[in-house]
Amino acid sequence: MFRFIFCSLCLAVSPIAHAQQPSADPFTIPIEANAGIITVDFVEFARIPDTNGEAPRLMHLVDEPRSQRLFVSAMTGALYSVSRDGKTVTPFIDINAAKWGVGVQSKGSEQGLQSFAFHPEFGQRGAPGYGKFYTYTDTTNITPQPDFVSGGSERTHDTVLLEWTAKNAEAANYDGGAPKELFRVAQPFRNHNGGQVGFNTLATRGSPDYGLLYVGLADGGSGGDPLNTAQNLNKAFGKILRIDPLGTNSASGKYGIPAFNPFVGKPDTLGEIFAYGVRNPQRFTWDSKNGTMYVAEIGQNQVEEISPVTSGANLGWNKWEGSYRYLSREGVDLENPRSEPGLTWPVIEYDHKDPLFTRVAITGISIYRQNAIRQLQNRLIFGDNPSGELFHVNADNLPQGGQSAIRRILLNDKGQQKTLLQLIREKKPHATRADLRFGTDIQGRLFILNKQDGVIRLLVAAKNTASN
Ligand SMILES: [Ca+2]
Ligand SMILES: [Ca+2]
Ligand SMILES: [Ca+2]
Repeated sequence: MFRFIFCSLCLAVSPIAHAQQPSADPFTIPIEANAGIITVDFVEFARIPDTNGEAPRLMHLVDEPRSQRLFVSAMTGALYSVSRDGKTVTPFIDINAAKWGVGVQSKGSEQGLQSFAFHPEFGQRGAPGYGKFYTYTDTTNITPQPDFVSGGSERTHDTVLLEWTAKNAEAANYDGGAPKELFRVAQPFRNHNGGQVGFNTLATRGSPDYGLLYVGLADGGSGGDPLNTAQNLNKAFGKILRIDPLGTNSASGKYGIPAFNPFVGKPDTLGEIFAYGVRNPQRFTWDSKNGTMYVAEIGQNQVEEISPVTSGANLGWNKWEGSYRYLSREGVDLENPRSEPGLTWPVIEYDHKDPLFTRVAITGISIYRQNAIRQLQNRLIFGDNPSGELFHVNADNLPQGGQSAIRRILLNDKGQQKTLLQLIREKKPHATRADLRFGTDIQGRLFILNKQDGVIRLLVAAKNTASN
């Protein structure tokens, strides 16, 4: 009896023996592959032409409401406009053209033109933001002094945020001059560079968020955040930044920092920081129903996540990977999940050990509040970038982490349910990955991009049901 009690105490006071075992499979029940599938019709909306015999690696799609055009980018630096009916595709600018002196670095799989955004006043003649748009790109030019450094010893390339100003915002091709550099980031590793840049699409003129640019900046790269940037409030890496691109009160004077940003005026912090503790914040969006911002954050080797983002939030990385304490690339600690007070935890997670995947990285996000496609109404829609799997959960009853609520979306191809990768393989038989991205327009239409076949697919209502 005494021995039994003694040994129980031993276990209780020596947690190292079992509590720190790294787990590579935190969610042992796979994502439901069959039940709850939503099948959606689609059309091949537009096709971006090949360059030098290669399909464009399509990365981002946004709507410019005043000129009533969509814009889509390729990783090499080309930006195209697409008419809203999809019938006309026009090269708008190639930011890698020699005359701009940008020098887009698009050689590595994670390098290139990461994102772009139009100022909400782009089409409003006479307004301060008239004609202005922003590109966020990796560059081979590492001569200029960087605004942000990681503390690492290498400088593999730089990532720059550039402001372009068109003379005529409705012109078919960009007609302005060379870009103004807003900031420059010296990258310590080739991977983890992006991020999205975007204006809060719900902010109207006169509201505090109007005209402020959100910028995702990954943790610098390698694996495990070796420079511990994401939790360091004195580093721009591993953050979502928020700046006023038309302002001047930053250290360089080239952009502004909103006075109500959460770390403004606090010692040893960067005023640009809106939220921190992210690893590779690929995409963010706002829910038009309640204004909540969400980020799709790519995990290390175990957990992908979608998390809400609020001003000043700590999303956990590199102490936490999803709901679990990050131990190493080999795994997470399953003991005491979500146990650090004050952190923001994921609403949706899935792990890398799942039969649906081989390589894994989350992307998204669309919160579908339109009526056009009934079965997608009020669903939070996201996907897995390499596999091209599309998923949905109930946007009005979000889970508190984990993958049990995740259900699939499949595409209706003349009566057959198909994945995006299956559709791509009909054009590119040897494609092993989709490299999925989403785009939305001002009407909330949902577009599907990939880096393999140049086709922009538009999700549509089934022809024999509700009209669109
Ligand atoms: Ca699993
Ligand atoms: Ca990097
Ligand atoms: Ca997190």
